[in-house]
Amino acid sequence: MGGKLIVFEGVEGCGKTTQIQQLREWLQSVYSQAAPIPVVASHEPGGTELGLKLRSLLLGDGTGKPIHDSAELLLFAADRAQHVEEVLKPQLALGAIVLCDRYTDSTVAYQGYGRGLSLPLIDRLNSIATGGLESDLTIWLDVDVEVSLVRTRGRGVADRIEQETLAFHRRVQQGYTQLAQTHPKRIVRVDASLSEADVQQQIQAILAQRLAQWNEGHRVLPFSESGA
Ligand code: Z5A
Repeated sequence: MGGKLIVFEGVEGCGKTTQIQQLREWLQSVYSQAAPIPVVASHEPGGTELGLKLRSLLLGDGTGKPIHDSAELLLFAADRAQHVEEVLKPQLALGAIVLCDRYTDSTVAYQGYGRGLSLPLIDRLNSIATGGLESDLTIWLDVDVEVSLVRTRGRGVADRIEQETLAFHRRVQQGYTQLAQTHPKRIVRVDASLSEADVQQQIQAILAQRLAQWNEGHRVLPFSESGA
């Protein structure tokens, strides 16, 4: 089947971390019964040693000197370039299923729609940072910002981006809606307003279908077109 990059996107608090953890366990149990395919989880920003340093610059508590929007954009791009080369490409080359918390669509949604930076410029930067590596599937956890922000309240000091206005987070949400319309094959919407278990069920159903398509002709793997 070859390695597969599966990305999780959505507004803050939409449930990516929770769902990735559960999906990883499910995939590991499925694949340990069949063929030993590595299932790894990673995230942006901060999926590498360099990325962790960039993350602390990007997501501080906002008390230092303001970070200019274009500087923020370039820092996210630098984090991605390192992550692609150090983690994503090598894992995919090993045939792993990589579950990645945020990728290129986050930059379009947050820096493009949220900050209002040029979308063509962001596409160009994403293309440089990724070297053309696109996700095989992007799961968009769609939930109203009003609901997701309540979920994340009370986690301690909010970071720079969490401190943005409700209007900012609504623009980000609008960005994801637009992205899903533009890329209907790559981006699959999941109703993330439901319970954790129901959201996980939707995701597993989507994955089972995709894995069956990807595994066509590889009978050793657990998902075939005729079912798991
Ligand atoms: N950013 C950017 O601007 N540009 C970029 O290019 C990139 C990122 C790559 C990264 O923050 C920030 O960087 C992010 C975008 C920006 N900023 N914002 N805002 P992060 O990595 O620290 O965090 P995050 O990606 O925003 O995710 P999060 O806040 O950690 O949330 P989450 O992972 O999506 O959700 P969760 O942790 O799984 O769940 C949150 C809470 O809700 C938790 O208490 C759960 O128990 C609960 N939960 C989860 N699912 C449910 C359901 N279904 N019902 C009820 N409660 C639930």
